[in-house]
Amino acid sequence: MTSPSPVPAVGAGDALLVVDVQNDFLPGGSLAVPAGDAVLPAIGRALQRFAALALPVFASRDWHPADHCSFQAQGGPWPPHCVAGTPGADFPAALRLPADAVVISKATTPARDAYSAFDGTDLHARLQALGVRRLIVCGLATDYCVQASVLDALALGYAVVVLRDGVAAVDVQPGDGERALAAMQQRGAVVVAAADVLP
Ligand code: VGL
Ligand code: ZN
Repeated sequence: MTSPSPVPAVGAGDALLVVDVQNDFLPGGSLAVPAGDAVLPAIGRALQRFAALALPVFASRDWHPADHCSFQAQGGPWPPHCVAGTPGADFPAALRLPADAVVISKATTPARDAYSAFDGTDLHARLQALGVRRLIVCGLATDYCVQASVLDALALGYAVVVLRDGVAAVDVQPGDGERALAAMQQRGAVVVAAADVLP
């Protein structure tokens, strides 16, 4: 006999947050996350389930101006990536985001970076308006925007489930992704395989 799932299955009060699954963070992109495309099957499974249950889906995107402060030419840590309106900033076709997904653009002004999908956006207000109490989180990258979004969500009072097979890390230092998951768990996030919460 299998043990019962420790996490309630997806249902009313849940929203899916797909963090920054954009071409520049996928293999071939300007800031590719190693094995970034390995997240697509788990995210596809989540999108299917949320559509079947008519539950809300949010997709955040890095949406930088061409002279963004996080780019190396401006003294930042990163190569240019996710410049607003360029193909690298697009969601990949393979993501198959539903037409009614709510897109949350972040870090849209030159002088400020924002890793969290809550930082400088109306995500919290939109979730509150829908009565969302729990977020199912997936996307890129585990050690940057996923971690920042999850920690903000927990601080705002949401329950958070992170899909282990739906996230992938940059791992600038080996182990960054695992340490990020541990930090999220320590603050109250539950990390599970997609199949455990999306039967
Ligand atoms: C991200 C690095 C720079 C992310 C965004 O989405 O995780 N990482 N900008
Ligand atoms: Zn960025």
